[in-house]
Amino acid sequence: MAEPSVVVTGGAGFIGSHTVEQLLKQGCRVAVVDDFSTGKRANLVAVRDNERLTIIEADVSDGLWSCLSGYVQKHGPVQRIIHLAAQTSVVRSVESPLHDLRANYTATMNAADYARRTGAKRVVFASSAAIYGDVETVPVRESQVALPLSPYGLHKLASEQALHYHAAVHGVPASVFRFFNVYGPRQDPNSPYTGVISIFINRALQNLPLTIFGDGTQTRDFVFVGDIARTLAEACLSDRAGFSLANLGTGNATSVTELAKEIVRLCGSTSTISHGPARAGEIKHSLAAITQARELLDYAPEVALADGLGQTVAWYRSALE
Ligand code: UD2
Repeated sequence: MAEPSVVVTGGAGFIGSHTVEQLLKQGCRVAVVDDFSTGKRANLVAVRDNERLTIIEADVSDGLWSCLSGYVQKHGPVQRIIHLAAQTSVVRSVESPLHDLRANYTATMNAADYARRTGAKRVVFASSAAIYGDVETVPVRESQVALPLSPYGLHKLASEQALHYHAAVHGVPASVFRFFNVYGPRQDPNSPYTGVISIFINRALQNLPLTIFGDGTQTRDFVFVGDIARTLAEACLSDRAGFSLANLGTGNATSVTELAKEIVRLCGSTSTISHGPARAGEIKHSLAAITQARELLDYAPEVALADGLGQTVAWYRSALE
């Protein structure tokens, strides 16, 4: 039997490139669709010579028909789609809500519509903890009422619902995951919207001061990119019918102060740690309840924070050389 054929939108990005590696490892044929606005060819350097990989430069917001037509003629119909292409910054979505609407909602509708019209077997979608808004109790469960506080959160939530509609009305199976704070190799430290771990490691390796916003007692659920990639690949290859939804975090809370200290230690750095003003409007605690993912997929995060930070430090160290 021919290998499963998977399209990964945003496959040259931070999370996408790890997911592509995982799928290739599992014997899939993979087409990356990426407009390279934030994705990088360098992220795929380890797999670019794999004959089962095709890289297509295109924007999913323009639709998948024309960009995939040559690929489908050569390799047959696309069976599964992992839709990761996105505008990933909450801050930028507030500045440009209509750009966010197109990059996050229109793109998802395009992926879902393509799956519906081609009879694809599944769409897997990257949603976000940002859909919850400011919750009162943690860990947060999927049943929590979602009241997003940004265009980014709104469009991720609307995208989830678009996939639910396609599953319920048109029979396109869908798996939606709400990512918490994902970190790991290839997260771009130079992006103004990047995560705290990439900022802290990049600075600690250069012995530059780290600034904690606020008192540092705020907590996050930091999940290693390898655990995310493995879970996306597994969900994508499953044949479960209908629509499913699950948080993807670790269920462990880490304060920003603990994180800063651990990173300085792991880097053997002389960086000082100081405090600046708290970020306006930021939530104090974010923590995932992961029972749903466990029940659906037997999900258990495999990489503990210390280990994941170690792998990430090693990667940043080699990238800085
Ligand atoms: C993450 C996402 C955001 C949204 C949100 C949903 C990233 C970068 N941001 O925001 O897009 O999905 O989750 O809940 O993935 N911090 C410092 N010093 C720094 C940088 C950050 O103290 O130099 C603090 C920051 O104030 C926050 C924590 O570190 O308390 C985490 O910051 P973040 O930007 O990595 O992620 P978060 O949870 O604010």
